[in-house]
Amino acid sequence: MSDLVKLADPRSVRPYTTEMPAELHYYGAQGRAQPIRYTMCEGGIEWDDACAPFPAPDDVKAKWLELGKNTTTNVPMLVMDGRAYTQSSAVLRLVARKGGLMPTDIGQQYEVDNVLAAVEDYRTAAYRVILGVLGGAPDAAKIAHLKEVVLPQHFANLERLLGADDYFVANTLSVAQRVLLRLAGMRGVGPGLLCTPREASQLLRP
Ligand SMILES: N[C@@H](CCC(=O)N[C@@H](CS)C(=O)NCC(=O)O)C(=O)O
Repeated sequence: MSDLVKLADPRSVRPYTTEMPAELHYYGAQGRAQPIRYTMCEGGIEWDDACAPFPAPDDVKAKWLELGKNTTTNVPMLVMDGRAYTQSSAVLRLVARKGGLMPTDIGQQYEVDNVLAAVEDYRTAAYRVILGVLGGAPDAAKIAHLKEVVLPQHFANLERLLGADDYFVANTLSVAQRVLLRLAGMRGVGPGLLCTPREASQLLRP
């Protein structure tokens, strides 16, 4: 059977509808995309990963620019319901709202934002070290400092925010919890996740 005939078979062609799964453009990596993946998984939003090699080839970059329009960075980028969404922290909040993981009370929204910002602070500090590990040039002194000094400082904040509760905000599952999950999988500082985001979302449910 020729490719043409196969493509003409309606069972093999998915027509474009707004119910098509979303598409997440990124590398074959966790990075800034992973909290978005965890949140979509928890919120019941279906998506396909469109993973590019790193560094992205020119044609892929051109496609990202065409879709996302940013002259700076476009990925992680979520294409959903015919629209392209960029800037990972905005995308994260978008899927959290869509998936029912963002509280409606503005005080609780602040608490979510506060946790997300605290996690981002740690991520920024950790990435300075992790990028060296990923680039094949681990710095033992920096790794030790990260584990022994930086990590406990930042995690003390997160523990304070959690208090005696199981969940950060209103003792209910929210996007804040999914973002923390990302920390559990950070290479070089945590145990690393030995499963897919979908499985992790189930396994690491607090
Ligand atoms: N502020 C942006 C930063 C995005 C960013 O730096 N993306 C990195 C990967 S984590 C990249 O390689 N982007 C390449 C591109 O978008 O062309 C965000 O949070 O989405």
